Amino acid sequence: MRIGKWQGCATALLAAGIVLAPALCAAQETTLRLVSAFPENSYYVKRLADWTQQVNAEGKGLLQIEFTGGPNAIPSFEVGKAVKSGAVDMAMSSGAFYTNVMPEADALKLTQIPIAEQRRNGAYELINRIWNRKANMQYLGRIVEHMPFHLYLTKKIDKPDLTGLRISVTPVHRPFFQMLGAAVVTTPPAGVYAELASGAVDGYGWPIGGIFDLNWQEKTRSRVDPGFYDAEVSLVMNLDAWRRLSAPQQEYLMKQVLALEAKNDDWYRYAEAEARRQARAGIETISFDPVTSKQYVDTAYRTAWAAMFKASPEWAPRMKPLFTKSGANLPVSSN
Ligand code: 173
Repeated sequence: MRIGKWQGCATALLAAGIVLAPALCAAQETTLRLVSAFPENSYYVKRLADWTQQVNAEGKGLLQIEFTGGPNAIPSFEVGKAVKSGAVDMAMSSGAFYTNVMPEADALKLTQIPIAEQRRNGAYELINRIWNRKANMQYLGRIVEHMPFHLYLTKKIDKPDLTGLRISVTPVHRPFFQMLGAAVVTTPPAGVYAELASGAVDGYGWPIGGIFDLNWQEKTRSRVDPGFYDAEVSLVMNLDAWRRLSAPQQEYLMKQVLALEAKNDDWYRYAEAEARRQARAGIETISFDPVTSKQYVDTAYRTAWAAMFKASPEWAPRMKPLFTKSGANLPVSSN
């Protein structure tokens, strides 16, 4: 965090014999350093760049955001630690990338209600309680949702049995694909293309959108439908940096985060467009019969929640009822 005008203001006030400089210099401008855990050329980063431009244009004299890079600056799986320690002020990341800070980070993929509703039903408050305590982070807002994950393959399968296949994953997909029999390799996005190109893996998990950003379509033959979970990308902030902001700066930042969140319905259209683009690129869809499809999705949720209950017996039981659609036919216990 860089404080801009404060020092000049304080010096002037001190010279005038006024010692209550911080209170009187409330109009200071602060610059927050922001990194992305997703590659620089991804659509997520392009959208983030448009947003920071707007934040900076409207926030002159109050708050500025300086984008300092993607995984080339800080590797995807190190971003959470950098936010926790304050090495950076803010990050755009998926919780899946910072399970090395706390296992609960990966639970946000399991939300079945939109972020707007999470803000009303207590989920957002709970997330912040956990994120504050365990990761020294303020969870600002969710900027990607309404995008299911899928299994993509370099070959075809006719049933949800991945025995003998090696699949590249982040923690998002690990328990589910293992349950289906796969051998999994945990890899950040920047490493997946090389694994596909060398034949080291037979597939990967990713949301419906985004595979073209890193040219994975070149190596992808099929996509398994239906999708499961909900892709989660959020803005998180170092808690100390958050607390150092003045009330007007916090309000301004949250106003901008909420404005970005309010555009999340765009992801429905993006997801549809990306599915069409995949079809045009020759990626075949693999579907199972209705009973098998339902079992596939149920297994995805069941295995992920079971892993979460095991990793976080303290918080998983509190997250699940707030993240899960009321009336959804999901087990309430861990298995
Ligand atoms: O493995 C993934 O698909 C993953 O970690 C992710 C999470 C959110 C958005 C995109 C990818």
